[in-house]
Amino acid sequence: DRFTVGGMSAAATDPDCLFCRIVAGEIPAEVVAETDTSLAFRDVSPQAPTHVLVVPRRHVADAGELADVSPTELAEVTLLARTVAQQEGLDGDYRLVFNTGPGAGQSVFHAHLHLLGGRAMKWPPG
Ligand code: DGP
Repeated sequence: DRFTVGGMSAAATDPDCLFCRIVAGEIPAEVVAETDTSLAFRDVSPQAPTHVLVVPRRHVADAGELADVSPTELAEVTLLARTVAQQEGLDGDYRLVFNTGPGAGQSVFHAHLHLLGGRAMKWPPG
């Protein structure tokens, strides 16, 4: 299964990618919601009472690449985060973060939206 990114053909899954392996069910995760295109599961190292990662099922490196490949799937990731925020009882108060690039704290290079909530949030983030 292949798709086009930046004019190049790319594989839809990467067997060496941690989040592809979670999507495939090869590595366990606490899944809290899912759609045909995206999966939401709890972060293994929570930074807030609610800390959920929402990922596209297909392998793309970061949020910009996801927007390039499929604006619809980028929107679906955001909508699933809103659904989870409602499920978690966050009452409309939550933070969404896409770390992009190692200098910004990205450590897993499969796009993922952090949903954080359940405590007061500071600005600017660290
Ligand atoms: P980032 O630093 O923005 O790339 O976020 C990666 C997040 O992934 C980080 O908050 C910790 C989380 N994480 C890393 N490994 C695992 C894992 O095996 N399972 C789960 N559920 N989360 C993981």
